[in-house]
Formats: sequence, C-alpha cells, structure tokens
Amino acid sequence: MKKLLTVLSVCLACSGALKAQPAGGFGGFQMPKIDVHCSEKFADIDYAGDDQVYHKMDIYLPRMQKDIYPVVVHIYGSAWYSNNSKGMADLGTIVNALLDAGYAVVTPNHRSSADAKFPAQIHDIKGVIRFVRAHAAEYRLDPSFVATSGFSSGGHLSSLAATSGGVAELEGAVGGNLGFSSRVDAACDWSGPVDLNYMSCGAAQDTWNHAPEEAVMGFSFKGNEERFRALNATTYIDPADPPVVIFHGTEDNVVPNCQGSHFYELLDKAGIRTELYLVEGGGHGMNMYSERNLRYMTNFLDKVRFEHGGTFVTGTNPVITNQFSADPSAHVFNGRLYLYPSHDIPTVNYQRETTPWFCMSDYHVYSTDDLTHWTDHGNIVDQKDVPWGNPTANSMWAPDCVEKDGKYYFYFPNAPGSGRGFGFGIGVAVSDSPSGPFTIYENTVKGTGGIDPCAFKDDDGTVYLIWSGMGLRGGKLAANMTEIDGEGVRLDEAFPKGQTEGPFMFKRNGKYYLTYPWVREQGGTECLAYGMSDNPLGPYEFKGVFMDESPTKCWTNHHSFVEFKGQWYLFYHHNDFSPTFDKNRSVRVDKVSFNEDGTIVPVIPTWRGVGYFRASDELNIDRYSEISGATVDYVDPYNLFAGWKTIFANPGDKVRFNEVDFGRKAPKKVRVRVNTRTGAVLKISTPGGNRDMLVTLAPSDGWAVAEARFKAKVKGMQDVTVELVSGAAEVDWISFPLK
Ligand code: FUB
Repeated sequence: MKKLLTVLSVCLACSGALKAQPAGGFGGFQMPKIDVHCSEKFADIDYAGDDQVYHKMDIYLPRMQKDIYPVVVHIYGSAWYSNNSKGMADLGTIVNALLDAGYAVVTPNHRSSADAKFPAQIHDIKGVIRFVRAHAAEYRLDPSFVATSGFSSGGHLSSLAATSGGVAELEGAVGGNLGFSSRVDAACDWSGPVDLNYMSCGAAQDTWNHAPEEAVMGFSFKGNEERFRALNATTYIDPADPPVVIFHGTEDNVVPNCQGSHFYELLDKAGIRTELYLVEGGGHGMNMYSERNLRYMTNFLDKVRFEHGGTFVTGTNPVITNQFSADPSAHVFNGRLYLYPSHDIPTVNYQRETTPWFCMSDYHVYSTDDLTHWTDHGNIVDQKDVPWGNPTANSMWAPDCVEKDGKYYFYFPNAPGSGRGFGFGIGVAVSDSPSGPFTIYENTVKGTGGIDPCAFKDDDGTVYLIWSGMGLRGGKLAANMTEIDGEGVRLDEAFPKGQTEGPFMFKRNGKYYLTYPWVREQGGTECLAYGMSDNPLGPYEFKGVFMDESPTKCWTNHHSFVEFKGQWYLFYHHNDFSPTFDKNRSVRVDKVSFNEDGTIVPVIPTWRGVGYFRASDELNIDRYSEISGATVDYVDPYNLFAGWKTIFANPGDKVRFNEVDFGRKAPKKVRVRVNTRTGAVLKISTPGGNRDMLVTLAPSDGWAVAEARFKAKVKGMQDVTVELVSGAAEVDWISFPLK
C-alpha cells in the first residue's frame, strides 16, 4: 500500500490535486461541508471512555422515521495512518446511501499505526460494535443488525471484523461492554486490502512495497511473512462468517483488484453469501460510487436483513408491507393461504441502458390464516443458486407454485446463462413444504420458453403449465413435472389484439378461466381481462375486462384468483410504496364475486382491503372505505413503508373505515395518533352506537398519541366514521382499547 501513502498526502494538502490523479487515484475522502442526509447526529461519542480523539465516533440517524434503525459502522480509509478522519470520509457517497436506505451510520475514529500497533485497530472497531449493542436503546439502534463497511484500510477493518468473529486475540477490551457481541451481521468491503500476503496477486515473487502494513504491524514484511498473516481478513474465514459484499475498481492502482476477487473466491468456497462487483474503470475510490454501486450495497444489506423473513400485521391495501412485492400468485395448501409473489428491489437494472427497469433477485413466500397476520418465510429461491441462470441478472419475474403428490413445485422465470439479456427460461424447484426449503432443478422446464409461468392443477390431478412467450401458451406437465408432455399450444388466439402477459388459470363450477394482463389500447397500460372455456387448453372465449388500468399509470398489473374459507379473492399489484417508479410494486387483495352465468363481476380496487380488525387494533383510517373532503398523504416522505395519514383540514372532512369488530364489550377509551398544531375536535360515529362521540385533541408538538374517554356503547361489527368538527389535524391511526 505504498502508493496510497503518497497519494493521500497530496490529496490532504490540496483537494484540487484529486482531479489530477489518473484513473487509479485516491478518491475516498471528500472535503467537509457535505449535506449528510440525517435527521439527527450524535457527535464525538467516547466509545472507549478514555477521552482520546482516536476513540471518538459519530452516529447519524436517517431522515426516515422509525423507532429503531439497523446499523452500519462505516470505517474511513487512511492506510491505517489516520486517527481522526471520521468527519471527512465517504459522507456524501456511502454514508448518504446508507442513510437514505434507512440505516443508522456510525463513523468511528480508530488508533493509527503511529498510536499503536495491530491489533489495536481491530480492537477499536470491535469496541465500537460492542458499544453500539450496549447503548442501542439510547441511540435508537437495532442491536440485532450491526454491519460494517469501510474503504481501503477501512475495508480491511470491515472485512476483518466480519471474518474474525470469535477470534479471542482480536477481541480486545476497548470500552468494556464485554458481555455484548462484536460479531457483525454483514460487511461491505470497498477496495480493501484483505490479504497482505497476496498483494502481488499470487505471483511467485512478492514485489509489493508493504510500507503502510509494516507501519501498522511494527516490523518488516520480508522475513516475517507468516506473522503478517495475522493482519489478513482471509486468515480467519470460516463458515460461520456473515455475508460480505465486495467492491473493487479494475483500475485501482493503490490496492490491486485481485484483493477483491481473491476474497470473493475464498468466502464463496467457505459457503458464505458474498457478491463481488469489479467496477470497470474504477480507481481507488474514484468512479466507484455510482448510484448503481451504492444500490448494490444497500440492496445486499437489505437482502441479508430480510433473508429470513418475519411476521407483520396488515389487513388493508397494500397487503405486503415489509418490502416490495409483485405478481402475486395465491394458493391454499393444507387450509392455509400461501402467496408466491416476485420481489422487486430498488433498481440497478436499466432497459437499453437508459430507463430504470425491473430488478428482482430472489423470491420470498408468505402465508396467512386470516389475510391480516402474515408470515414472510424468507428467501426461497435466489438467482445466485439457479444452476442454469445468470446469477446477477436480477430478472426473477412472476412465479407460481403447485402441489402434486405431496410435493410443492415452484416455477419461476429467470435470465439464462451469462449476459443481462431479455430472454427468459422457466425453471422449477421442489420442496416437501409450501414454504420450502426448495431444491432447484438443474435445467429449465423442457418445452417452455418465456415468462410468467402459472401452474394449474385440475380436479383429476393433471397439472398444466401456462406461460407468456409470443402470446399466452400452455401444455400438460409430464409426470416428472419438469417438461411439457407433447407440444405447448396457443391459448389466446381468439382474444382481441394487444400486448398480453402474466396468465393465470383457475376453475370454478366446471368452467376454466384464463385471466391475463392486457394492454387494450396502443400506448396504454395493463388492465386485467379474461376468457372462459370448457377445457383447460381451450379454445377460450373472450369475456372482457375485470379490472381497469391503474389510475396513476402503473404499467403492469399481475394477479391471481383464490377461494379461501368460502370467499373468492383477487390478488394483484400496484406501485403504492413507490409512486414515482412503477417497477417497485406492492401486492394488494380485494374480494371478488361472480355473476350467475359465471362471468366475473369487475373488481374496483380498494384501500380498505379484506383484513379483519378488532376495535382495539390500530385502525389506519387512511385506508378508508369512503372519503369526503379529507385527503391522504404519506406519513414520512423519507420512508413510504411507514404508510399514510389522513389530513382533516376543514370542518366536515370525513372518512369511513368499514367492518371493525367491537366484540361483546364496549370500549372505554379511544386513542388517536395525531399531529395537530391547532388542536382539533373529531366526531366518531358508528351506526350501532347509542351516540356519536366528540373527541377533543389538544395541540401537539409533532406526532403524539392522544387518549380520551369513549362513552358510546358500541358492540359488534361496525363501520367507523371519523369527521372533523373544528380545528385541523393529521391522523395516523385510531384505536379503541378495552382497558
Ligand atoms: O414483474 C415482472 C413482470 O412484470 C412480470 O413477469 C409481468 O407479468 C409484469 O407484472
């Protein structure tokens, strides 16, 4: 790392010198005065308790509102020479990208090679991580997710923190907190030297000038090669290590990019989830921080966090609220409803290199018993594991799942082989359970080609696979479930012209339905249409449109029908959490009914959705059944997943929220999460109550939960109407606690 030292001293002396550096120049620092995208900054926290500048750190909280935030500790690069660069490094690039994605960012100083020799530097970082966990509540940090990131020597420390979990010699006792873990949950390595014994990229003769690492180790490299291994992140790799994402520039002339590839290969060999981005033309920091690369980083961290799913409650639309989701295919298996959507992520894909495009790298499966309490079973199939697929194409479009003889077959499209391409193959994975784990078959499903597979099982057990590929096509699946028995046939020949995709098939009262997204007008967006037939493979007679185009021009809609506990439902999607980019979509569900002749009664999308609510639940009345005067907006412009609020600006503004179960005991209180500068009076009415209730809300300083007595005797299932009588208020939710 000799070159780093030289270039660093130039760039600290004069910022203009940065521009004069060749492509491989040093670009990790920016001059101060960066607009850091935080809502709060805690500066100069003394994590070691010794009041030394090298043991201070800053914490930045994101602009989005949350009770607690996942954490990334971002470590500056300095060839281990600096002990006070926390306020300068990577703030406008890596740090802002992390903050924008909802991560709290901790930027620590650490001891330099002049202050102390290795392992003091990693002792400091581990002290920081333990401090974060020990003081999590104080700073609103989520101790269950603490990742590291770093540039250059910071990349080394970040990587070392990841691989050396549980290595006693590297733990130290900086700051104490020894009862807290210093393990990290994921790591990002930006241009880091991770194997100082490999700086000449495995050449028989090591010609590297090791000055900075000699300074941090306190002895010369030559003759002490074995002792230097203690410094390497690669030395400590073991299968228990957390996922690591690696970025390295192909033109990096300070730390050779073989460091990135070498690290990737060793992690991959040890079975650790890892991704490597060799950035074409990237130097040592220069040209590395494109929006796309920063998204690769935050997408990777998000993916690690959500890998194992979790549970959430939501009975309104959109119904999947823990991440983006699209193309929902719903099925009832063993009495429980399972949902197989595709999983949109913030895009790094571009169509013809200009238009941001679909970006999907894995599938999650969800399930529920009541369409209100949902379990996300986590990642079931990932692009990196598809034997025939491109591991980085982010093209895992609409999937489906079917049960056959006690096994569950999951069909999914993906880009084959290498290259981005817009060609798709259809793959299949099998499991003993609807929620996985799934084993992916070696090859694509023979006899298919295209996107949007839908697997339909007829009453006699025959399974048909239909898909979109130059029209809507389908065929009988062979007994092995991995090939079409005979030739696939065209199903939509009699349908009106216009682009089609996303076919779904179901059967009701002996009739087969082929439903599909259809662009009925040139230049338009997708509506949902269908045909009916007496046979699964047609001919189908066109029956019309059952859902109109998106009023806000979300280009796609993709759907499925399912009968659950005696009611038919339509699952579909819309870009509710991403109003300005329609390739980040969210699943919705509404009830659907049929006319006597079997035709579908057109479905009008609702916000209220289909979930079951007790009066004591938080009722998001912004997901209204009817609205008059009042308006709705996002609660937090920086975090749309935080949902919506109702804005009551003028007396008479009102919303109705249908079907709230007050049970057999009338509530005694009403609670309102409200933001009102002026104070307000709300009238709450329920048709079954013995009176309307006026609730007076005192002026609040921002969002607050107000509570008032509730004297109306309300029981049973009620529609709740909230109306503004005086003042003005924004309401997030209301609830009627029993106690
Ligand atoms: O989600 C990607 C593609 O968009 C699907 O495969 C199509 O059906 C459309 O929804």
